[in-house]
Amino acid sequence: TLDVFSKVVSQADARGEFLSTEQLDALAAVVASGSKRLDVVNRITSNASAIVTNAARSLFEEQPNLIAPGGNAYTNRRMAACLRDMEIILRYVTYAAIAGDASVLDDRCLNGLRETYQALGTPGASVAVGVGKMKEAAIAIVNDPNGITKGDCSQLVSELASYFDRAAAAVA
Ligand code: PEB
Repeated sequence: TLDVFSKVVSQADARGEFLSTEQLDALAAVVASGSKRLDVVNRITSNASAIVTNAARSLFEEQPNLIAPGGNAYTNRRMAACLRDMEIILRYVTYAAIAGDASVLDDRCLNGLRETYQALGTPGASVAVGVGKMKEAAIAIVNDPNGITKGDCSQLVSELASYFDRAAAAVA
């Protein structure tokens, strides 16, 4: 798994070239927004359990078949597995956000997940809906103007959104 710096280094090394000015500019932007990135990840991390439970509650309200007899999240054991899965996905999204790169999310979480869900009879499209709900909640928390110095976080927020979208697309 790579962070945004090691990704650029390995790309340049694969071509046997020095880092380009474009690459250095992109990394400079990452460095300049470093405190914002830490705040984004800190806010999501501190609110992780609320993000997971609210998203799951909302998913089950919209798709009550999931928790009815025969549903994939029916019984406490499966409900627990479902909440755990959502928490795992959110955790890897925070890792990708701090790394500035999706590879940790891809390699450690999403790789083979669609096949796992197919084997379990878990509806991936429903997982994707749950991930979308976590995305909305996480973005709202990140954009909450209370208790933080005001600034433009739109770039980081769209990067964050892309990690949730990537997770949803991997299972839908
Ligand atoms: C992926 N999820 C489940 C299992 C695995 C994963 C490997 C099988 C083993 C187990 O039950 O623990 N594990 C999970 C993950 C990683 C990992 C993401 C990444 C590193 O290691 N059921 C629903 C909802 C959805 C859901 C749509 C949103 O109806 C999830 C939550 N996942 C769900 C359920 C099970 C499961 C397992 C219910 C249990 C299914 C079963 O045992 O029948």
